[in-house]
Amino acid sequence: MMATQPRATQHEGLSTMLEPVYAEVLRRNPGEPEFHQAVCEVLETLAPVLAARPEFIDAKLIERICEPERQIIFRVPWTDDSGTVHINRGFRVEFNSALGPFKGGLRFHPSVNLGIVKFLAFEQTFKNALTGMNIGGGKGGSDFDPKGRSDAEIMRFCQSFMTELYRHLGEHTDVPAGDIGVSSREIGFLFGQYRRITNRWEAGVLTGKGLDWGGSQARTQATGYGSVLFTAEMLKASGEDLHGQQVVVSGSGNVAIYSIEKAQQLGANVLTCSDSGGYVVDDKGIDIDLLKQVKENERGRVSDYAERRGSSARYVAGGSVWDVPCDVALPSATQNELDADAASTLVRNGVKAVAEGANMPTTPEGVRVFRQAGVAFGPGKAANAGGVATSALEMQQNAGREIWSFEQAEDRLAQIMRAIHDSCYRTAERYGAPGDYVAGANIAGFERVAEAMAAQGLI
Ligand code: NDP
Ligand code: 2IT
Repeated sequence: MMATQPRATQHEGLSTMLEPVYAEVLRRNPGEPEFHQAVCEVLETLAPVLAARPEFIDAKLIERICEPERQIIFRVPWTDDSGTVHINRGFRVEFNSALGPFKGGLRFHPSVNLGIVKFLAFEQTFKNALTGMNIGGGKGGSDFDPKGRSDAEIMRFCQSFMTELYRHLGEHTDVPAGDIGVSSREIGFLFGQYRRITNRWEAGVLTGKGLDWGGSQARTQATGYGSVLFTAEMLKASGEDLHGQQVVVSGSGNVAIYSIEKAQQLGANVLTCSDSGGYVVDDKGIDIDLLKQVKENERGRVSDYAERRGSSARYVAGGSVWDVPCDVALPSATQNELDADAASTLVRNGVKAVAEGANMPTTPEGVRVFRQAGVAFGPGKAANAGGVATSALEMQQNAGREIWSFEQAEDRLAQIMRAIHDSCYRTAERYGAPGDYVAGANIAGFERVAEAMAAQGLI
């Protein structure tokens, strides 16, 4: 499964008032198609809220919200196990701190560049607002490729990365977590280096920590579990549930694995998982224990899963996981992995609900296909907000020096996902777009950030 190359974003849905704002974003951020796409998708839905709140226009709230507060780019030198020197580039985009300290993950992947980090930080701002918690939006990462690297190489890279980044962090300033290529192993190395440089055991400076040293129960599970809980809420709104539904999941990382686990717990049959090499269809349903063994313990590929699983599973090299007929689709790998053709195939095959476990996995044209076909579509900033919400719960536990049980953390996650769903649902209705979770999420997130920015003056 390959991510589709981003194209220049069409913007037939932009109101005349917002055209010049978007034109300025394009002018100021050349060569950053993912950022353009993310901005365009939000601006397209904001006309009704601006009509109701003209003071936001006078305060240039939209222009301010599209400009990051701060962007940090730095050199990350490290040596591999043979002593060869490598230079990578590190990024942290601190997008908006009106609602709380900058909060958002770190991505280690060769495709990372400033535009990708900026799109993720922009999305994160609205997502974090939707959680109702006090977290601002940020994102970071590096074009470092962790694939095939030893633990010692990963450690040296993380130490070098943190040696620059630490000066920009702090529990009240900026609090990173994981994303693609960054899991608890990397968070451990990053935390160790932060502690060593600052001489502070400052738990609240990173989330996704190990359970013995300040991590929260259920953070590992939270994004995937949350995305399935959001899907269940969308289905409930149309009188259905997940029981007996055929589910197709893309990806086989943190988000995909725990989406599969929660969907199975709720009685669904999960048929697929994938990686950048191809996908697996398992007629008996994915064996979650085997998948965890291959991916989490052995850092293997989904082709290894298919080989070990026996006759029920087959591996399809390349190809599109979206060709597999299903009731529910959960894109949980990366941006722009589900385009208009894939969306049309899913619609033809009778898909009822799509929830984005990944950030912006559906292209704008794909989203249009789902909306026109009346498919319940949960955008990433709502559907995958359970991860960052549980990060905020981790910060809360760290601040109070508390340790919650798994059940406590999972209960809170479930409440938060219900509240996010209801807020998107009600906001969409309030602005005359019932059932449109894209509009609901964008407007509800925007309103909260904009109110806070307006109240805090021109900063
Ligand atoms: P992981 O690194 O654990 O897994 C990523 C998965 O996506 C792998 O299966 C990987 O395959 C696949 N993938 C990554 N990049 C590409 C690409 N360019 N083309 C095709 N496949 C790709 O990451 P996560 O599960 O944490 O993240 C998945 C998505 O969820 C991302 O969009 C992330 O931003 C989003 N997200 C993550 C959260 C979290 O808490 N971790 C929270 C909210 C959203 P391969 O191994 O072959 O590269
Ligand atoms: O995209 C995301 O929301 C994340 N990668 C999680 C961010 C966080 O701070 O937990």
